[in-house]
Amino acid sequence: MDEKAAVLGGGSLGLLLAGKLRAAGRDCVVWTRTREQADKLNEEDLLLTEAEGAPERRSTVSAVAWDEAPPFSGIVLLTVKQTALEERFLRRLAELVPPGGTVVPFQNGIGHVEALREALPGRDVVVALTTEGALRTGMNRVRHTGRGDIRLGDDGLARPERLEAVERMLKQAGFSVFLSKMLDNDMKRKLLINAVINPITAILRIPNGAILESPERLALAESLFRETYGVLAAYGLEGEAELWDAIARVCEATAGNRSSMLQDIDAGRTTEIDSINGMIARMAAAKNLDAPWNRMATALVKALH
Ligand code: KPL
Repeated sequence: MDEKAAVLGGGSLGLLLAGKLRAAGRDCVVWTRTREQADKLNEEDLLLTEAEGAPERRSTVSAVAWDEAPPFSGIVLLTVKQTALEERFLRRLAELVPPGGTVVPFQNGIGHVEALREALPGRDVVVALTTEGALRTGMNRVRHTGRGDIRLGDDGLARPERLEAVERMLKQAGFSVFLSKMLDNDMKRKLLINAVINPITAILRIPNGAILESPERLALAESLFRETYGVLAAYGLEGEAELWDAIARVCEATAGNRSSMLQDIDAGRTTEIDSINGMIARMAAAKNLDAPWNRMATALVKALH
């Protein structure tokens, strides 16, 4: 019998993961922020569209508001935003996932993994970095808007069989999964990708692919990229040319996707700007570097709220 999964967070990524896990036959519970969303999922199922024009796939899921869920000791995929990981949330997560459980954080940005490890002693933390594109189009409805991949890493701190269990589960659900041997580097790499794509798409209100569509937008992306790479290089990130190509590849692979930051702006939610470009500006200041593009991106996105 396959181990059960729980997805914490009913946003686009959470619903995408739950829909694909259920389609692969995995037992999966969704913990939502509101009881209203849990009721909708229980009553009307989860509806996933895999690609433009593809038929909608219906899966039954059991859903419960996360502050009413009983403790759970399987694999917990944590898809809430980095901004949600406050003290009260971490205390509640520790009640929900007893020692021995496995937590898989999918957040953008950096800094959250350390906070999770500290708040959850005795649990295996397997970090997931994803470039999958997903768009929630209703409380129980999601579209897979771009195929990316999922990199998993644990800095050698999780039990090997737990890392394998998470890898197996996500592969079974149809994702391209890679094991990261350099988690720290890969987290900075993902931070760089988000620091370029997310604020530009949010400020200009464009899908990811539209960044590549005009020389002016490309020039904007390149300026943000150069500055951000410079800051992260001071913290050990390498591979400038490959990283610029990687950003273009993500824009192409998720061309029709609205970035998570644009989706947050559209829905009137707090964005992750402080954990992405705000974080880069703080990292720059700590090394006596200037990061005017990142400071400006942070200020502009905050002004959109
Ligand atoms: O991570 C993403 C996000 O939107 O937060 C990308 C990879 C840019 C996909 O949109």
